Amino acid sequence: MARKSVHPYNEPAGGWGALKALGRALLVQEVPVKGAVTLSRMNQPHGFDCPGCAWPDPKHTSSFEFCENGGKAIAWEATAKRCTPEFFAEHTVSELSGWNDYDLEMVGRLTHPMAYDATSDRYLPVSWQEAFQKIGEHLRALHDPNMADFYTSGRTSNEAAFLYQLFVREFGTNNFPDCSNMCHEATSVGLPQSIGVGKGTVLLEDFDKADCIFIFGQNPGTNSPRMMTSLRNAARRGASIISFNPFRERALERFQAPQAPIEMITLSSTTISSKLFQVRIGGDVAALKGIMKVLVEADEIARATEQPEILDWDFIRGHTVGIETLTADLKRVQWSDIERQSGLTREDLEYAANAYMKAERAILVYGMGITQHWRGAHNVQQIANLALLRGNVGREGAGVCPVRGHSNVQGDRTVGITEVPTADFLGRLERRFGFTPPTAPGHNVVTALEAMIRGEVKVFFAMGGNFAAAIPDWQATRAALQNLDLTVYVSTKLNRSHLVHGRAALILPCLGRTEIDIQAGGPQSVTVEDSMSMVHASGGRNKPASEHLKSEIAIIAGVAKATLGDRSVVNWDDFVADYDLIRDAIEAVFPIFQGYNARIRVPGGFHLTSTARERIWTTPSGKANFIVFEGCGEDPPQSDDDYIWLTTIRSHDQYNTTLYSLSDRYRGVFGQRDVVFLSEYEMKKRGLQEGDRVDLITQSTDGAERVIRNFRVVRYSFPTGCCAAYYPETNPLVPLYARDPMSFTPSYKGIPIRLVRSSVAEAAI
Ligand SMILES: Nc1nc2c(c(=O)[nH]1)N[C@H]1C(S)=C(S)[C@@H](COP(=O)(O)OP(=O)(O)OC[C@H]3O[C@@H](n4cnc5c(=O)[nH]c(N)nc54)[C@H](O)[C@@H]3O)O[C@H]1N2
Ligand SMILES: Nc1nc2c(c(=O)[nH]1)N[C@H]1C(S)=C(S)[C@@H](COP(=O)(O)OP(=O)(O)OC[C@H]3O[C@@H](n4cnc5c(=O)[nH]c(N)nc54)[C@H](O)[C@@H]3O)O[C@H]1N2
Ligand SMILES: [Mo]
Repeated sequence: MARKSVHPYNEPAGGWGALKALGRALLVQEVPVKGAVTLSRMNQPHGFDCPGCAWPDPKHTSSFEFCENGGKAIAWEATAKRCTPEFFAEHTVSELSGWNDYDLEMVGRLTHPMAYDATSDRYLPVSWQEAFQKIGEHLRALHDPNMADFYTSGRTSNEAAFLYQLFVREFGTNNFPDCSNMCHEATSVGLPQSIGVGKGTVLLEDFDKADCIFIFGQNPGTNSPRMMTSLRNAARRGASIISFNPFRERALERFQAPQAPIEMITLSSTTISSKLFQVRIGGDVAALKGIMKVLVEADEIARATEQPEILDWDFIRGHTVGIETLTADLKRVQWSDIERQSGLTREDLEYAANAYMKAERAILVYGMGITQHWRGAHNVQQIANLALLRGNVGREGAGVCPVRGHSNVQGDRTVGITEVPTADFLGRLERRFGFTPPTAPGHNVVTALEAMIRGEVKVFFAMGGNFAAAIPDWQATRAALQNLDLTVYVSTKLNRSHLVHGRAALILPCLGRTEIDIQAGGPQSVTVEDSMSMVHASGGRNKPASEHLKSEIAIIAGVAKATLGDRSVVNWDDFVADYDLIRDAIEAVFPIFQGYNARIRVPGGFHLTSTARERIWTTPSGKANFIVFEGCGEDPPQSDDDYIWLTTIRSHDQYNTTLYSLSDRYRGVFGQRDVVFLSEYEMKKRGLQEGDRVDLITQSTDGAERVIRNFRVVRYSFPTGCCAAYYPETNPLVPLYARDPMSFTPSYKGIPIRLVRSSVAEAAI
């Protein structure tokens, strides 16, 4: 493991550094040879879908596209290490609770179903049948099905997700907290009000045609590295790429393509962003309004002087409503407010606006820097406004591009993982299966946690993920999880959530995506939907990590049978035997999947049509809507001077709560994660030096104390009034109330905190 140090990384992103890092990851997981074979099957026509990110592949037909972080995700799954009953026999849960997250996952793949035994404070092996019975007993004992919550993390396939929602709805609840509630929910809620769909409107090939690409609050070099190929090609074509990010993320600046022999051999690289604007945390709406203000005012002048129009008036008149209120608001907003809130100058924003107006086709990309704010859904809508002003939706080479996170988080939603199902969907479910599904809205992540805190929930079941680490406000929320009667995790690796468990607890080990899944009907494939709504098959080839593993689908069927018994109208065994039957059922419930089984057998899969892409607006007005954001503040104003905005970020070497190492190569931090990034100015203001230790304390408004201690100050080029630290370590600081009222997305990227010199002596750390 790397020694603790901080030093700038002067290489481009990608390149030899990425190849070396992947080699190291394969070595750490003891999969040097097998790993390489496994990697070559990733994202191939007959291979498996990379469990890393949701970025699409060029038709899944190209030769192996190298991706450092996709490779690491696979190495972590294909590891030779095992977490066995013997391991659990050697360690009590209290002891394991003292381990760090990295060490927990490093134990390796789970091999047996395990049940918590309170007497010995250990997990002991159980048979699958016993495990299913226990879950069934607990669920049947609830006097209201709404006393159980069923979480999904977005690696789950379409088939598993569909069966999961089928079981849970037949059981009787819509309580589907989903990882997407912490992620792109602001997109799912905000975007439909603007353009009628909660998904992006671009395809991969649009990136080859765009003249201008804006990237707001997204870090492709780390989180969707295959996107770098599109960006690099666009930059080389001369498209302008403009990024808005408080960090000068390395891959947004310079990239060396591991696929490009010349760049590799000559150590050259491609400049990615023509400009990278270091926007303040929570400053994107101000920046967007500034850009739109320039456009609207330039258009007025153009029209008055009979120059070509800047706004696309044909599109605006034919396809949208609300332009008058939007322009009135943009004229009202003051440059002084825009500059203060965004941390950017008027000239900066004029530069961006000019690039945007010059472009015939523009793509607006965004990620967590936009969605994870107090007004996340509104932020998303301002991006839609900017696109609509120049008709950049539903045209080649143009569109809105939210980059989803987990590899199938979008597909899970498409096939019914939602706490607010539409009547149409429930009607179709009822017609296909013959039971009456519940209609009352269920819990999302935040409302599930609130219900747990109030004691209204007794059972928590998780299909993947690491809920106890991913959620905000650990002090309160973890106590609530520990107060449950039963917690169940379907998992591949040991993680924190298994240790923050209910009175009874089960860990159910499942097959990963790289592994062969053989059922009564022979080897099975699943399907996933990427960020651009392409659906394709994924079939693993590796030998399973243990003979005791079951597929997620078989686990759901086992739980369903043990819970519902004869009451169930579903033939669960048939579905497990042949996943084609699940796809037929999905097609019956969701007509957009017409011809599902045939279409996934075509390499590359198929595209789920998006109405907005066709310029059909499924909004109540029947048009796309300009939606006004009052003022410039995404995050609430603070009353005293002492606060600073904290954003919580991913390192280059983590996959959400899974840590590949304690280093963050591109940001130049090695062997440590308990750091806070701070500008020279903010350090001086507080009399701090690099290396000093500080406590981070939330400016809570509910009286609760939220603090994390002894974080090391790292000097960094960062906007005034802002600081950053890693997720998930910072989650104790995020109050549950800090969330977007529209989408309930936690404001993980905007928490007001104070920095106080630590009272614990350095020597004691
Ligand atoms: N290797 C790897 N791949 C991943 C993941 C992973 O953890 N590791 N996670 C997956 C998941 S689930 C998701 S959702 C995606 C996440 O991928 P991203 O959307 O890229 O998420 P983050 O890295 O959290 O944050 C993105 C960027 O937002 C910037 N930022 C922070 N606050 C603000 C702000 O107020 N405004 C602006 N403009 N920028 C801001 C940060 O500096 C960072 O560069 O990636 C997916 N892919
Ligand atoms: N402060 C802060 N908090 C955040 C965020 C942030 O930016 N800042 N980001 C949020 C976001 S965007 C997200 S998506 C959530 C992520 O929240 P989750 O999705 O809950 O978390 P992960 O870390 O992705 O889950 C990792 C675990 O998934 C299990 N796993 C891996 N592969 C499989 C599989 O194939 N099947 C099954 N059943 N299990 C598997 C393994 O046991 C592993 O330990 O965190 C959110 N929390
Ligand atoms: Mo995510």
